[in-house]
Amino acid sequence: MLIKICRGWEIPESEATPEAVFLNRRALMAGGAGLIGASVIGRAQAQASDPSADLYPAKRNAAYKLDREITPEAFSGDYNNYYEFGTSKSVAAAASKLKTRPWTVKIDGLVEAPLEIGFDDLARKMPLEERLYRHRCVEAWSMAVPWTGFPLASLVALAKPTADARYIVMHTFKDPAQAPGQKAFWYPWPYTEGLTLAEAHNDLAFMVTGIYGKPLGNQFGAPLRLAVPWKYGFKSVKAIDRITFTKERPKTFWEALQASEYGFWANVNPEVPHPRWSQASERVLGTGEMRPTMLFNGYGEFVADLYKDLQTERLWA
Ligand SMILES: Nc1nc2c(c(=O)[nH]1)N[C@H]1C(S)=C(S)[C@@H](COP(=O)(O)O)O[C@H]1N2
Ligand SMILES: [Mo]
Repeated sequence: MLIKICRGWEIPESEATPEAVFLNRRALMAGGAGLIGASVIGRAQAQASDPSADLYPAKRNAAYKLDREITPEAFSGDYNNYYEFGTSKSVAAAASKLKTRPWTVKIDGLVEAPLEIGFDDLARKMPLEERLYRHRCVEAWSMAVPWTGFPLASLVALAKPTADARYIVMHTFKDPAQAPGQKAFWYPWPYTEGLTLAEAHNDLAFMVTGIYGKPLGNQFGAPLRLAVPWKYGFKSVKAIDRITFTKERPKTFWEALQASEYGFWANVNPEVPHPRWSQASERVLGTGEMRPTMLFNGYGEFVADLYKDLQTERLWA
């Protein structure tokens, strides 16, 4: 096998999954003596013990293309927003202690019949695929990663909302004993996010179970998180344990904290500045490159129609 050594940020997107698989295979084959660090071996072993490990890597859906390199895991996995584990970006070690099994997802509210389903049962019922998505945080940094997951629309179909349901609300777990950040009583825990049902049915709305061709690391929101890449990153809620269908628009975590800065719609728009900074450009994780930010984070062809008749709403913050 030809082994091309390249620096992380030079890994072309076509190699994203094979690279992860390749590392695993090497770790398993050789025990890695002298070749790979203990952390890589440790990671491979942790993955092997994940009850959903055999689901990865899933086949990539080629419909979702990137205009930039994939962000290496060394960067995306070490620079996370996850307030349940602290307000810094270095939350991976703290988050790694979260117990993600057993994990039950409750589906309730305006549905034909409320449902509780174990995460592993859910993941095995759903059509898993890999998608390359950009991610744009409202703080003006961005990354591009290979998520694995399933269309949110498949979960809505399983849930069978009733005719009067208009919104889907997703809640992060709440357990201050495991998540020290939740001891900060001035935050409205649990973290909650929401979409309209029309947004939830859009092809781009994706429920994520994995990344880089393997189960999701805890810092990314294991075992189940959302990815809505045309919106600012705070909409992509992590570690979901409850999904509720409602008639009324929910008050979400960031909106409850600071409605003047973070609203319900939060679609990416370079021309609408945050009250405290410009959204015109973004810093790419890993390379530090500054790139112009795109309307709907470059996903207008998928989602612009959703907002045609909503021009009086505050769509961009
Ligand atoms: N439960 C929960 N979900 C969350 C957050 C959080 O603090 N708690 N942060 C959000 C923000 S601001 C961003 S940018 C993304 C970051 O995802 P990443 O760590 O996978 O890059 O998660 C979002 N989901
Ligand atoms: Mo964010």
